[in-house]
Amino acid sequence: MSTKPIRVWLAPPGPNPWKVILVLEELQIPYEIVSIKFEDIKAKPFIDLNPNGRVPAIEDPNTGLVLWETGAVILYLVEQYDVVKKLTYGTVQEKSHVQQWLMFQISGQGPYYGQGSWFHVLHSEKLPSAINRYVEEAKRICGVLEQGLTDKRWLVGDKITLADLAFVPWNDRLDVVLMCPAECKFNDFPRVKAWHESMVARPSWEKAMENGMPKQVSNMEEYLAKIKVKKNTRAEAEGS
Ligand SMILES: N[C@@H](CCC(=O)N[C@@H](CS)C(=O)NCC(=O)O)C(=O)O
Repeated sequence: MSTKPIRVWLAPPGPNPWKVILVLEELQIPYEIVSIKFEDIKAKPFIDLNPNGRVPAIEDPNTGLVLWETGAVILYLVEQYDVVKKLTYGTVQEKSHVQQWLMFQISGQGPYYGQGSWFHVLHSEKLPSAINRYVEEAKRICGVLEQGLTDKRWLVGDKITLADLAFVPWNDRLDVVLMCPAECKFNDFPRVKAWHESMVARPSWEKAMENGMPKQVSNMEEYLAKIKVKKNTRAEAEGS
């Protein structure tokens, strides 16, 4: 029986949904995107799927499951569709390590980088102490990853897993959090740099950018340039 496409709700260009697209692409699971505007995230119909009003959420017509929270979603996709265990392991020890790194991504990297971007880009006041806290936390998290990649190409065992993929979207935005040029973001973390670059070179990342970005935008640089133009145009129109 053929697999019906999984519906992925996202709001470009938020990075969390890209984690789900990466896993869907790596496992070659058919999917379709429902793209909503950021201002509609806390409104119906989306909150009927996810009362937390955050993207992504998925609807799987093959099983009837509605699911939100990226960690739960990618674990589900692997459990349900990754029969050959391409992105995980069958052994308890290795599977637990995959889960450990995934939890670290969800509770560490995601929130700290997210708050860093918030205080740096979106918050109405510039609060140096808050900005500094998240810059330092982001560096600390990269340090943990650098350590975790000692003598290893992947976080767990000898192959890429869902744990490695989960870190890609936010690491791609590390320069925004650290407020540095994109080419310098991994300067103190050579193993993280090599690991990240090997993953963004995969076709799955290209697809995540193609499907998870606003139309006519294919990468973060283009998106930031577009936002900047928009901001400047608005400022000019408002005479500031
Ligand atoms: N822990 C959630 C985080 C999801 C999340 O924060 N998504 C962002 C977009 S990348 C969002 O929906 N933000 C909307 C908001 O903060 O109101 C997950 O892993 O799914």
